[in-house]
Amino acid sequence: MSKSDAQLSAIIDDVVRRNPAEPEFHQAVHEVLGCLGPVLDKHPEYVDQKVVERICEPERQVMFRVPWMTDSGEVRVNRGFRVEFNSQLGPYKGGLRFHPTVTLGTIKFLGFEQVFKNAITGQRIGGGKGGSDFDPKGRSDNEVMRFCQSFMTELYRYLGEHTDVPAGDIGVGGREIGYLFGQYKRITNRYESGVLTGKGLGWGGALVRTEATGYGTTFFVSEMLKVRGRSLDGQTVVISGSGNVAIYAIEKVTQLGGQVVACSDSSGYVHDPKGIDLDLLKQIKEVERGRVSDYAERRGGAAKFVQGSSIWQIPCTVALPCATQNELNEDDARALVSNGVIAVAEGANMPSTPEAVKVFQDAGVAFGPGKAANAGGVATSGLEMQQNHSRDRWSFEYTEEKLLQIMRCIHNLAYETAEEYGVPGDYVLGANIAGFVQVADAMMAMGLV
Ligand code: NDP
Ligand code: 2IT
Repeated sequence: MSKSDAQLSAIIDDVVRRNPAEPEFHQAVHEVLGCLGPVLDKHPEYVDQKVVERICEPERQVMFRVPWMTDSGEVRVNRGFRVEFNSQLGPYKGGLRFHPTVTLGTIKFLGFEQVFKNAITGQRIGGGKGGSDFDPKGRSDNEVMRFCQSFMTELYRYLGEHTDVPAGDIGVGGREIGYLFGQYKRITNRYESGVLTGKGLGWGGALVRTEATGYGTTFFVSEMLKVRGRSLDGQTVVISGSGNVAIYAIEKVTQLGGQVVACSDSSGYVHDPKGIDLDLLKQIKEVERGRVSDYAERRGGAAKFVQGSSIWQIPCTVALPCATQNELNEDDARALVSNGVIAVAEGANMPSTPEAVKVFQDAGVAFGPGKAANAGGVATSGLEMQQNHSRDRWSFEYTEEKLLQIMRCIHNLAYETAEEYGVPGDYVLGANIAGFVQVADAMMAMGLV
């Protein structure tokens, strides 16, 4: 083990010791720090100045009580979080997740990833993440509104268009952003459009933000295929999830000539060998807030719903995990490889376990990690902020072209950084190093922060 690797390993041990019971945060730190040995060899000043130790410690972590009332008058209490991880490159930026599994460790893993992801977008935004263990599933619009109002009544004091700018993530979409923005506006008496992104198009939102993460992931996988002399045209594609990211990945893959044969939710997957009917899926998921099992029923005999088992058993040449963390394990990766997968890009954050990533890399599969492949969402949030600040509105075509160029730049940055460090084709290493160096250099320049 080199001296730098030994130093990094001691830092990881310290992070694990000082942040007990946060396995997802440990996993994310392990993944990034595992790539930094060659950087520390080149930059001993990062070691002297303890830049890695400082980057692993959030600048600020807020946890708060969120009391709210159900429609039948029962009192409920949830926990709210905002982890303001790093503001070296700009205001804290990152989504809010509402899901019953959310803990502080979940938000810290997401915030840590966000720091490096945001750096490689070139948008000059810092990294943060927030959310709650509130479960919006099965709740009425009024219940969701009361929850969001209570959540924002505490969170507003930490936000601001130049301070911290949340957006959506799992369980937080256009409806929730509307309720949150409405409460922020009432409390502050300011129409501060740039304080949240993912807003409605009629009141400060930007075209393409809804589509951006799924479209961006698709552009990223297209770039990886291009390097190998291939394209999406004619590929058989499996996409997990059926939320915001998955739906717009299905849309763009289909537009580019791929055939998406399966998608999923937490209850199971649908296999639709002739290709997912996107209008039906959007109606069920975006309008009715239904399940993929409803999709299979309404598709007649064309699609089959399978409960509980893994979507990654379905043969495909391209796989896009777009649901949640650690949804694709070593066995799943082996099944994909033996079925002939050539490219995998993560629309979700950390969906592949470390063992699965190793299987893909050992097999020579093109693998795009989330912090590069799904960065189109937050990058387009950056474009929404630009439009808010300049009081301008851009067309769909203009904004989509910008997103495409941003995804090409991110791809090339990760690709070229991996080459520079002698590991060609390793997008994990390329993205981690490229993001880290930008944040580290800004920290060095700003004194002891
Ligand atoms: P949505 O809430 O719109 O959709 C989430 C999807 O994932 C649903 O189909 C959901 O199924 C499924 N899912 C969620 N949790 C689990 C779980 N524990 N087990 C199995 N399936 C699950 O969220 P998004 O599409 O916005 O987010 C998906 C992923 O993409 C997340 O990892 C998020 O962090 C990441 N991401 C999102 C961005 C954005 O702009 N929205 C940007 C970059 C990354 P069910 O309905 O049954 O819960
Ligand atoms: O994980 C992510 O990058 C997001 N959920 C989007 C964050 C944002 O601020 O748009």
